[in-house]
Amino acid sequence: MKVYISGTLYEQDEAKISVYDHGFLYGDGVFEGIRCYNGKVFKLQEHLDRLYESARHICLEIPLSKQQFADAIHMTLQANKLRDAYIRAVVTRGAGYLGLDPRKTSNPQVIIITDTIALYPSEYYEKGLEICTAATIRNHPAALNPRIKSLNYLNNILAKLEAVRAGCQEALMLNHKGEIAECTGDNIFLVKRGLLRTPPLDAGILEGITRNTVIELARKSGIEVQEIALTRHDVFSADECFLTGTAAEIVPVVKCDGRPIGAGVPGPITRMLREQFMALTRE
Ligand code: PXG
Repeated sequence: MKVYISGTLYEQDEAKISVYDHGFLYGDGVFEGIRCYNGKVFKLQEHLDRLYESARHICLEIPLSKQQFADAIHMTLQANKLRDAYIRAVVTRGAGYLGLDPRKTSNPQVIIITDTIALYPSEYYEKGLEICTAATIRNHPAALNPRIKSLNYLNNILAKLEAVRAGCQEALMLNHKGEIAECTGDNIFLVKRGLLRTPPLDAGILEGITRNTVIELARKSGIEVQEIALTRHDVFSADECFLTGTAAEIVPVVKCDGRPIGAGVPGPITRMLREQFMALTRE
C-alpha cells in the first residue's frame, strides 16, 4: 500500500515521519477518518471542512488548499487501486525542537493512509453491542474541546481501556455535568416513543459526520429529532439505542451497564436508518 506524505507517495515501509514531529511528541495535529464506497469518497467536503476547522482552532496552517487536499486523497486511492477504502488523513505540526512551543516547528506534514476497511463483525450489526459507562469523563470543552479532532486521543483511549476490561465493545462517556456525551469513536442516539434523541454539540462532543447524516435522514423520513441533554436514565429507559461513526456506520446497542435496552434486540427505527444510510453510501 502506498502512503502519501507531503506531496510524495512512498511504499508502506518507506513512509516515515521525524521523531521530532510535534504530532508524535505531543499529539499536536489533527486528523480525519473517511470512507470511500464504490469509488466515491463519502462526504469528502464535510470531512475537509471539519479538518480545516480543527486545524484553525489549534492555529495549524494546512499547506494545501481543500481542493489540493481532495486531489491528494484521490491520487492516493488511485495509486492503491482502491474503490472501497478507509482513508486516514493526518496533519501534524511538523518537526521542531524538544519543547512545546509550536513556533519552534516548521513544515507541517500531510499524511494520507488508505487501506481496505476492517469492518466490525457482522454479528454486532445483527445482535447489537453491549456498552458500559466509563469512569473517565469526556474532556471538558474548556480544557480540550471535543469539537477538535486532534491527534490527542488519550481521553478516549482511557475510556476504551475501561470498556475492554469490562468485556464491552464500547464505552459510554459522560461530560463534566454527568450528561451523556458520546462513545470513544462514535456518537450516540436513542429512540423513545418514535422520537430520535442525541446529545447536543454543547454536551462536549465531536460533531460526527455520520451523526449529521443520520439526523438528516431521520427528518426526511418524518422522524422528529431532538438534540437534547440526556442522562444514563434516558439510555436505560430508551426503546432503542445505536451508535454512529465513519468506521461503524450505524450499529445497534442492546445493553448498557448490564441493563437491556428496550426489547434487548436491535429495534425497527435503527434498522430502517441503517438501511437508508447504506443506500446513501452506495448511491
Ligand atoms: N466521536 C468521536 C470521539 C470520534 O472520534 C465520532 C464521534 C464519529 O464521527 P464521524 O464523523 O466519523 O461520524 C468519531 C469518529 C477509528 C476511527 O479508527 C474513529 C473515528 C472515525 C474513524 C475511525 O477508531 N472517530
